Amino acid sequence: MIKTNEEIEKLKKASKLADDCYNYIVSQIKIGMTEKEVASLIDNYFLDHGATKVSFETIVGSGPNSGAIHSTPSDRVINYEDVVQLDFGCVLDGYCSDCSRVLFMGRVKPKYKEIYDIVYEAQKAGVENTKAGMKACEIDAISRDIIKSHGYDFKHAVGHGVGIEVHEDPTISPKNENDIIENNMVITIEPGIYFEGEFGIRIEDTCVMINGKLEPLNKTTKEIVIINN
Ligand SMILES: [Mn+2]
Repeated sequence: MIKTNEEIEKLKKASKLADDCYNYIVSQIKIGMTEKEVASLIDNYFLDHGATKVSFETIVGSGPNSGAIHSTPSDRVINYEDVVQLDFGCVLDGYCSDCSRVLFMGRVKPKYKEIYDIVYEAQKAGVENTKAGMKACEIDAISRDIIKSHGYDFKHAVGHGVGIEVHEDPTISPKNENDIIENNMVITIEPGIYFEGEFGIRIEDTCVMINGKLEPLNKTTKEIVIINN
């Protein structure tokens, strides 16, 4: 679970490519595109910029499809006022990236903003309050307790290790009382809130534990992004 400095450098580069891909998508995504078209833009960007493959099947979930934790890109056309959930990553030089961001098409409905703000608060607290020496279950609780305090919860772990595989130990879940997070471990923090058949929001960074603190390898904004392309 502990990475060498050389491995961390490779993970940083894979995350940087995911950030670049995200910025490209922000510039390209338009109302009228299908989820599959956006997923192809993501996958091709990675392959055209040195990645050997995507690290998992790219998720582009628009409108009600964002309400599933893991949706498969479909022929659904992206509409005005849609939430678009992106979850994407690549394999670069043998190491994986994994990042989730949400885009809002044209306008943010008040309900979406309310939920986004809760998930953002939970994700940010998860990154800022995780310290070396904590148990995985304690880290899970930081984000989850904030979401619970607003009356919601979610059915997946807050995070997982990332390295040669996109999902590695430790799992950052309520059940994992054994694994302690130490310096040079790389984990994701990815809380979400989902309303099945309506919409969902998840925000995820891959982060490295350095000098006792979690530092996100993904640097793109987690503020609300409204697309007006
Ligand atoms: Mn993940």
